Amino acid sequence: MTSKDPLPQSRHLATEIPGPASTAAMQRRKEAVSGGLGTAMPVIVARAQGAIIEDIDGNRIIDLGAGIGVVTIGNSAPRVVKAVQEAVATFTHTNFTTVPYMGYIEVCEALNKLTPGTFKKKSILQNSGAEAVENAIKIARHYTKRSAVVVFEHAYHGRTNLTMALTAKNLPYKDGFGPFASEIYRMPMPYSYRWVGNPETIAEDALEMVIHKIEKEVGAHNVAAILIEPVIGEGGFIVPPTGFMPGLQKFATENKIVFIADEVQSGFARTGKMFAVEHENMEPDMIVSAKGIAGGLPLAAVTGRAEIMDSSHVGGLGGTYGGNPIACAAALAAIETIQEDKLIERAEHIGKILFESLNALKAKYPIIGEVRGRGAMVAIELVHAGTKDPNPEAMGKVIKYCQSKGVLILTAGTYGNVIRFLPPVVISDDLLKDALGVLAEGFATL
Ligand code: PLZ
Repeated sequence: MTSKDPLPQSRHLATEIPGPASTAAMQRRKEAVSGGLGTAMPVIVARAQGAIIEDIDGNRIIDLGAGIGVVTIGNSAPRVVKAVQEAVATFTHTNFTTVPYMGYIEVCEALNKLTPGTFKKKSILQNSGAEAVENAIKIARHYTKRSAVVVFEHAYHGRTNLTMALTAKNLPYKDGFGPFASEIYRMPMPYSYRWVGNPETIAEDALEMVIHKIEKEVGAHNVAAILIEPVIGEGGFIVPPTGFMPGLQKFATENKIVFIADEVQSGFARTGKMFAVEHENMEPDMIVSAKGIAGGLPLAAVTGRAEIMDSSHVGGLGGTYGGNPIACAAALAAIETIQEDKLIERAEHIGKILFESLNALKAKYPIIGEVRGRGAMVAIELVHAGTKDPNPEAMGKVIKYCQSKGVLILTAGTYGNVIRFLPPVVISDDLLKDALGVLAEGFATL
């Protein structure tokens, strides 16, 4: 088979997983590649399309991870493939600040339109989510002439030095990699499943606590930015309770603090909205995009109020590859795919199937403590039955079982006990149900 043949959108086991070819290749990987990188599934990809990954042993694996929420529109989505092929044959690079090109401008125009808020917006493009988060903070500090940054428990913002500091979890992200950047202040996150206070008033209580801490411990007038993931990603798909984020933004506005939504994982149709903040009708001052923006090509962006985005001096922002022309072509094709193929609605539909099926499992298995998420960004948190004690062991067994049957599912969570579902939203209902059937078998084997 060549890469031109369509890859059947069905699960198929040709060998054990991992098969002999993958096992041999993983040995080469071990010899050649830094041991600091993990491996979720020890198979080597031969090709991937839609929601199927074919490995070099000929196994066809259902992909419920989408490359960590990147190929939302499917792997090798046809419009992206075509746009990239055309772009790469036209020019590969000039550097946008050396000789500009239309793709970069058009992606910025699209972002300025797609992000919520009717105010005038401008954008900048980068290579990775972490780089974009860094730029958002840099710009907010320059604009406000303040230095403090407020972040939250369970947050993940990246692996560069500043973004490690912004990220909450020590192992594996931060341990031994310091010293970290200063002027980062971490606030409690209303994680409803584990909240010790009154569940009825969680949003107000958490808001009061956070505002009190900012005022008393940092000083609101010292705060450049409040940075939050509208659905916490790596931290376990925690959805902040309704009203918490709008309340925070109100406080930010009153105190001239830039409110930044890190939509790297939750953005670009993932949650059944273009951006997850739309679930609460919010209009952040800045939105950080990456992952789903370009169908698998490396691209990230910061979009924000024009007066903030324009506040730095000329030459203050940049980078060699940011907004690479091929990635920009891919992004325009990805946006067209989301719009033409109605993938926002599709994400909502996928979410319904996930919630229904996972809630049915929860009713059967008391080790599933909670099913949560938004749209096609759904997770289950595993505990020891009758308690809320994290159960990473059960998570590991279920994930391993699914892998052995050709279903790739990712994990998450501060306590390493969350199974998260981030499928390409182009996955067919039948293929998703096949995967969820395997998951149910995995629970039955425990
Ligand atoms: N902000 C909300 O989810 C990336 C990390 C995978 P980059 N999440 C996947 C890993 O283990 O490294 C992420 C995110 C949120 C920022 C980032 C960072 O995006 O493109 O990985 O730099």
